[in-house]
Amino acid sequence: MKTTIRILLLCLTILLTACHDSADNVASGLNDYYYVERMRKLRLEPAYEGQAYRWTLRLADGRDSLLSTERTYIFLAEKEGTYPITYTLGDGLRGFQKSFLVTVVHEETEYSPYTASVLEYRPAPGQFVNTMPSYEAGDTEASMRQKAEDHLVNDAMITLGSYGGYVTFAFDHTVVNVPGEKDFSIKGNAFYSDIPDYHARQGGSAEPGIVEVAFDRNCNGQPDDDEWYELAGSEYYKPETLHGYEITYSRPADHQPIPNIMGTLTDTIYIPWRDNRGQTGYLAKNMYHTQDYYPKWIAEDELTFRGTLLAPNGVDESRMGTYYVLYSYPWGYTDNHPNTAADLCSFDIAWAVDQQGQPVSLPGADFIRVRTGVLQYCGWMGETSTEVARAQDLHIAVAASTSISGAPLLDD
Ligand SMILES: [Ca+2]
Ligand SMILES: [Ca+2]
Ligand SMILES: [Ca+2]
Repeated sequence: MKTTIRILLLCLTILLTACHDSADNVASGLNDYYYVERMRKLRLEPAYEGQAYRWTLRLADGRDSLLSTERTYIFLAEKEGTYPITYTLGDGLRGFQKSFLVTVVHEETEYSPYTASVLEYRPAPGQFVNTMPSYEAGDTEASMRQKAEDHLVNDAMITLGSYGGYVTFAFDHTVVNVPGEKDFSIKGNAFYSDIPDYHARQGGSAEPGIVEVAFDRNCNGQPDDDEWYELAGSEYYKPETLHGYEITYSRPADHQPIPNIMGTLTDTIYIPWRDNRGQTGYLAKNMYHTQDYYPKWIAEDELTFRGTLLAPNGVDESRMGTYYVLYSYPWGYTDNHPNTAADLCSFDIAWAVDQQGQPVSLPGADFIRVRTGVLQYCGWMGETSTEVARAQDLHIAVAASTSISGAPLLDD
């Protein structure tokens, strides 16, 4: 029945569009009617260049709401319905105005509320690299991307390695930035430990990852020319947070390993790194993870990562290197609070800021990137690395069959 109505609507739309096709439409490059699925972008590109552009939406109470003053407007709606839009071109003469309707319908093929694809997987070196997901001889960047995708789609963890390592993923639709609401959540494997109340903050294993988003403005399905925006979490504007940080890790050359005295670290000079603040150091190898830590499928002998660096969150509460607590930052990071604290694992696209830290208003996010946000080594626990499993669009109703919460994570 629903499909029949939909087909009828479509026919009607085509018919009406055909009937109303006039010289004006051809000249403006805009139709009288558009028909688009919810959470899909509709790129409206008028033919003429002018001096000023104005796109407005007629609200139910009769007022007009300004949508954009750019020449090209990308329409995107979360909810089904009919949207009356007016386009006004100012050319310094008499100008041009055109009103049209956009009908937003339910998708023909039901969307998944979860991560659908991985576009890039590029971890920094780390103790779980080459095992989560596992590298096998012959694997390439393409096959490792596929493995990372298989993991996320099946809600299994992947590691991002030390500071800077990242994964870029997408849904099968655009995540709409709904005003006043968080838009998506991302699972990690953080947990709280029992720590005395006087600490007044939660901690245990928190390995905060920074979230970045991009809107596919050229609508080609690829994060190519689209700008990336960081979601500014609780630490973003703090003085101890470094912006424009850059680090380069080197593939370990043949060398004589230097273990620590306790024997927990088998090589303290394992992977050298240097940063753009004049500092250098090493990622150590520990006795618990004996595989290669540098991603084996990467051909280059150096890996460089850029972004925001959060202050270390780990504290050696034993003062002897035996008990580290990794404290959770208040909000806005992945793998920073347990998944059961759902709201603290959720993100609002409205937190997006540009390179200068200025808030930007994005209609939605097509691509999401998570990167390890701290550069930290905690003795026998090794370096801090963000882990992620699948993400969820909070604006899509979860079908009853897939809503079983607390399903076990295919963790390491
Ligand atoms: Ca939002
Ligand atoms: Ca693009
Ligand atoms: Ca973790």
